[in-house]
Amino acid sequence: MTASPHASTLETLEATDEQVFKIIAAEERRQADTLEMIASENHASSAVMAAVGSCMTNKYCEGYPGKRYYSGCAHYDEVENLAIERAKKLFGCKFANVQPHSGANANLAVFFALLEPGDTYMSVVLSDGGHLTHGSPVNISGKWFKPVHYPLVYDQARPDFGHIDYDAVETMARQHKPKLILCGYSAYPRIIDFERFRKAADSCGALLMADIAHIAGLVAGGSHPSPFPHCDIVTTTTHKTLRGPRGGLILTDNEGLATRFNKAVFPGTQGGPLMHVIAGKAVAFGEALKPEFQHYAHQVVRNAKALADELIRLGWKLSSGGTDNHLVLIDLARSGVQTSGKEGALWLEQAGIITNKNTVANDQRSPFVTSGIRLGTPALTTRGMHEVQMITVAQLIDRALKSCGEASAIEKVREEVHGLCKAFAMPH
Ligand code: DSN
Repeated sequence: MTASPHASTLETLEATDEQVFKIIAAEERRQADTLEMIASENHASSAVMAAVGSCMTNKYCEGYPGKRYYSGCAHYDEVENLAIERAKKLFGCKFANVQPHSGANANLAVFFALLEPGDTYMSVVLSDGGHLTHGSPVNISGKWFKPVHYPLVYDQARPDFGHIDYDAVETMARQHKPKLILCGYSAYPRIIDFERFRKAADSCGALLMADIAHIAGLVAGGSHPSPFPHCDIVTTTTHKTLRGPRGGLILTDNEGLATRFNKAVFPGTQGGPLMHVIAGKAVAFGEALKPEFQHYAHQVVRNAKALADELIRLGWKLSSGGTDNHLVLIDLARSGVQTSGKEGALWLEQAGIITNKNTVANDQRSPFVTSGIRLGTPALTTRGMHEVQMITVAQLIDRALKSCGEASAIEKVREEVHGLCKAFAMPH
């Protein structure tokens, strides 16, 4: 195939808009020169980025394959159908809507399809590891609907401290009779027991929804149990552990629900789909269907466990005591240091380790300060790192946090971070 004269490459960008080119080039260097440990981020492949940067950005395709409002959509139908088929195969379900622009849009569409304003649903509060779109008072999910939040185990004497309190979920389901129970989180390091949630949902006749945005790649790669067949609705993003382009996805086995979700996405809450991103999703799902992706998903979890074990050995207390998935949440307050999440994340960034401040269960500090640091292994695993590097990374994190921001100590960690980054090139 010959290259298109309009091929959109960074070289052509350099020639036409040097200012934007320089910003992108600087970001490329930043990604290469730092350890990306934000649990919700990853490095998409060049193939995914090629699709997202393609001519498929040029077309309006309101509607669905075979039922579009504009002419000229044949290739868009092909690519959307391919993305749908691959998504269904990857997650083992019957229906997929690949059009949501993001996880937030996917969740909004599900709420729009299933709930009336004022309806009660159950979820985990943001500060316990939930998500903005799971009932935060500043989000439409909290403003227009009535979230009731089920707790984690807050009793530090219990071995399951920081885990979901499944007994409370069951009790609250019977008490509040929600229309929907939502599981799936943005800062929860443990396996989600979807079967137990099904039992709770059945006890009150609720629909069960899983937002697997964080763990989608682990589910696809077989290193976290699948929400199917237990959940009625599954939403996710496509860019976290799943390593695709930024975007959302809605999955279900129920034809009636699928029809409602299609209407709720378009025309309910979105206009023209981002077809270049849908092409990127198709590529990413294709990558995730390959056996190599299963190895990747298992290594992400092994790396998180190695990171957690070394941090514990070095004296850090972790939320829920460890991890079963891709993320680790350091509880600074319980670790006996005065450092806040905000300070810790800043010192780590100065040392070239990119993380985020995060609230922990029962956090006494505000969400702008926090008592936790959230770490994730998806991006470092994509760069080819294994357990041995995770032990080194844990030691670097330990040194940066214990430096209290002292410049020469941070600089020494930064040099070692540079060495690691050089040894583990960015993926192609
Ligand atoms: N902001 C994402 C995260 O970091 O977990 C969730 O949407």
